[in-house]
Amino acid sequence: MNRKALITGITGQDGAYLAQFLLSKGYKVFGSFRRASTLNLERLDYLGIREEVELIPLDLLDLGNIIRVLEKVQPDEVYNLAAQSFVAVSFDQPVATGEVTGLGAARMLEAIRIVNPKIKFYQASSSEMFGKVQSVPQNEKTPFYPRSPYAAAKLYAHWMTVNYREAYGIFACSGILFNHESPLRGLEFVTRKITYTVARIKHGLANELRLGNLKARRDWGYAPEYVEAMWLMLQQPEPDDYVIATGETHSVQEFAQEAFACVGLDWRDYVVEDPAFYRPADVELLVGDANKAREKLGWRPRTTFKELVRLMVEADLKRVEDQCGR
Ligand code: NDP
Ligand code: GDR
Repeated sequence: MNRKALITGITGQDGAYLAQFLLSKGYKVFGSFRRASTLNLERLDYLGIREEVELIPLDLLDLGNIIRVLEKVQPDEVYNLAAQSFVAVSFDQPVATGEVTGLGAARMLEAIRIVNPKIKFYQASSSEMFGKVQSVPQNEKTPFYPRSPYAAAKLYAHWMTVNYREAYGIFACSGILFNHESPLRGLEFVTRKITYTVARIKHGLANELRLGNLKARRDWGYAPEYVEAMWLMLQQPEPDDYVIATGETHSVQEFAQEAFACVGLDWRDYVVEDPAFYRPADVELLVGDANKAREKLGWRPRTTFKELVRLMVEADLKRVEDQCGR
């Protein structure tokens, strides 16, 4: 019989790639979404897998709803990817972010404990938990220092995952993933904002790119490779937590420079630093040490920084051309 996986946040970047990956492994994939007046399945359509996934409404704020969904689906594995995932917005919506990004994970764990503690659980933890970094590079032993309501909520969810593993023996893993990007990245995140605007500038549809903190440094990887690590964590003999990262760090400015260079333009002619995009507190430097994942999971990143920027720029050039009917 096919194994069954339930993915919360199926409509997001990682949800779509993870669904595609699990389908390729022969899983029956259930994807949960929050009810809205319009359901956005753009990413599943982009990957051509909308019809292969069974969609199921699930509200992370409602424990009874989660319990009923688990009873109905009887999944072998649950991947909890749903979250208010945009750090900047979490400063304006700290409580809502805590409800979904923090307590949402606790409700999932509690529902698993009630319905079937044998269900394996993956929690989408984040390098944002390292925040004001206490050492460089960051690994599983680095102390956390969250710098936003988002990161604080993720930290709560992370420790709840560890706690349910230790207290109830649930096979619960926390993947501490560093930033990972792709053509399916949301437009509000800095990488997609850059590559999409570069494509629009190249086609004469925009003439500037307004960004915030250009000096912030991130460890950017390629999303389809990161979802493989999520699955690998749940296939190990014992549950554990893993950092997933490339081990390289680049500034926002370097990303912009590289993206403009892909289309033969100079970033300095278009980028405007705009304080409107500064955060009340930012994370200045992230760079991960994924040695544990390399040794125990056999996972390693394959796409380089330059390749990542180029593939995102090319995908956005094509999108913009299609939009203009060129
Ligand atoms: P996205 O923002 O692309 O997707 C988030 C998903 O969560 C969407 O399906 C969204 O649904 C859903 N969601 C948002 N709010 C709610 C809510 N109130 N109730 C139910 N569902 C909700 O994120 P990614 O795919 O990039 O990331 C996946 C997970 O991994 C997130 O938890 C994120 O915080 C975490 N993460 C991401 C990293 C990255 O670099 N991408 C790095 C580390 C962790 P809808 O489409 O309706 O908005
Ligand atoms: P991040 O991603 O906060 O790392 O969280 P984001 O792309 O939003 O910001 C990265 C850095 O770029 C700086 N920046 C800007 N950011 C945005 N969004 N827009 C701008 O115009 C801009 N200018 C500069 C930011 O200040 C920041 O320093 C992402 C999310 O996917 C989280 O859910 C995830 O947990 C972490 O990555 C790992």
